[in-house]
Amino acid sequence: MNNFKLKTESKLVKRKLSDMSTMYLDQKAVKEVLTEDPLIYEFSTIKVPEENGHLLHCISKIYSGKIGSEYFMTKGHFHEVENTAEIYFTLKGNGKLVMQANNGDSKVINMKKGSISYIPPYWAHRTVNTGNEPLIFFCVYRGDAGHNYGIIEKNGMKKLIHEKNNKVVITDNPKY
Ligand code: S6P
Ligand code: ZN
Repeated sequence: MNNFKLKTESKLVKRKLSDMSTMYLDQKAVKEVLTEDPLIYEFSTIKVPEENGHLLHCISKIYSGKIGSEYFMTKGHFHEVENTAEIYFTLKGNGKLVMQANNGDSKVINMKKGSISYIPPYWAHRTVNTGNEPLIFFCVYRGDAGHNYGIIEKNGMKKLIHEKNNKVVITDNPKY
């Protein structure tokens, strides 16, 4: 039944370092930077019913910066409805999409202006800004997907994205 009222009510979520302080590896650096508590990223969504058939969509903006040698990033999540796929379209900046399957496989994909990234069902995903300007992307996924931060919130993701000698490097998370 078509009972959706076409209106553009939006929601903006901001995440500061204090919202995700345990997720960075270098806890000494976290402690130092927490005195400023920088805004790491924000995302805005147009409110649609969180039901199958609707498409949730957002614009995410990750600021440029590092905590120790680790680049600013999103928390990362699985979806509650695990067989949810998602598409990202990068509008600005450079970064990495870090993905991790529930069988332990992991994959890191480049993001740059104009790139379309496909997140298959069952894969957790986190975005990392490796550039000097904000990384901005559009996302779209099924309305009833939900978010599951649980495992990622506890251990982070298997692959971490750092700067070393002015280069972007991918390292293994010692918590795995
Ligand atoms: C939603 C989609 C993005 C992220 C956003 C923030 O499924 O993947 O909108 O929510 O980039 O990331 P996170 O991990 O804090 O939800
Ligand atoms: Zn998602």
